[in-house]
Amino acid sequence: MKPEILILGAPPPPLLARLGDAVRAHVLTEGDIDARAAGRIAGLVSSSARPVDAALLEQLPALRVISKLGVGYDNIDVAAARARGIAVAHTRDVLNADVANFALTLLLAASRGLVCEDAYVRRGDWGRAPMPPLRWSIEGETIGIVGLGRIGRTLAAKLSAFGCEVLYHGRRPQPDQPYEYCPDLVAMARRCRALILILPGGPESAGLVTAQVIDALGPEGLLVNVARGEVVDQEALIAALREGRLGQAALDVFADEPHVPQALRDLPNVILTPHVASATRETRLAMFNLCADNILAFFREGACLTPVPESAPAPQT
Ligand code: NAP
Ligand code: 8YV
Repeated sequence: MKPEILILGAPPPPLLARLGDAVRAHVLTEGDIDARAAGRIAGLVSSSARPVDAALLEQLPALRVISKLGVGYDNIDVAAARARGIAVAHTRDVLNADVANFALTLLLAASRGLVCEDAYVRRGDWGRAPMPPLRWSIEGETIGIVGLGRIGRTLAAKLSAFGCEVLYHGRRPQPDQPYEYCPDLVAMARRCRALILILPGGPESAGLVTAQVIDALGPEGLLVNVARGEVVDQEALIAALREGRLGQAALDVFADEPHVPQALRDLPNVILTPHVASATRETRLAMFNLCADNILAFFREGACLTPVPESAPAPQT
């Protein structure tokens, strides 16, 4: 008998192709789980932001493995899964380069006013209106990374190649890293031209970027968020951008996706993108493959390839 799995969200065709006929896949894009199949579901693919919480897990009594399409697993109640012996895996590492590149893209686009300058040419202003103002160079600037993990370290190396001084904030110093650790986020923000957020979401990091951090970054400062929307106090951010207490923001993630507050959309000093930091064909294919391979490895060998650190241990065979 093939294991039956449930895919939450519209399944990308390459993910289905990789799973092949090794499993019987059910798809749930919205609404409730089909009660007739629920008792047979042994694997779950979390390919959307839909919460995989204790209530959902309760509906799947035969569940043994959850595979997240993505590295961040803040939508999954891993403690509840672990308590049931359910393994949880994610697609770490394969997206490091492209997510770091996208953070760098946002930094460069904001510092050079790329979006405004594109609009200037499209409006036909070139030759008729004053040229756009001069922008700022990232060369030699101090950039703070919040979350010097797999992606953060990839980004730090790229920033160094651009001639930036890198500082970082996290819950603990990383003595093997050549960058300066800053235990106080407000103090770090005060020293930085730009702050780049690339840490996990969830209750521990929610609201980490407070009004005080934003004010410390200041009127010449830039906030880049490729982490999770809830890490930032969004209301404080909007107020600071509107009042000129913060210079600019470049945001790929938002508190209530896909809803982006009109107040943010109205601001000229922000760049907004729809959670696409990992969205290249190459990286997404690698993510689809790893997401499927975690399911396949679990059912073939009893363990996922890339479990999350807090996952239930692989069952003894
Ligand atoms: P990772 O290797 O686990 O690194 C996370 C880093 O964040 C670690 O250095 C950790 O350091 C730090 N951190 C964790 N909790 C923290 C807290 N409460 N306060 C301060 N620092 C904290 O993860 P990764 O693979 O680099 O991915 C990072 C995150 O990026 C993901 O979880 C996801 O949310 C986000 N992401 C977004 C996109 C996108 O499309 N926009 C794509 C990929 C990833 P310490 O343990 O020392 O604190
Ligand atoms: C994905 C992400 O776009 O990996 C993550 O944590 O946020 C992105 O790479 C997201 O997981 C959607 O599947």
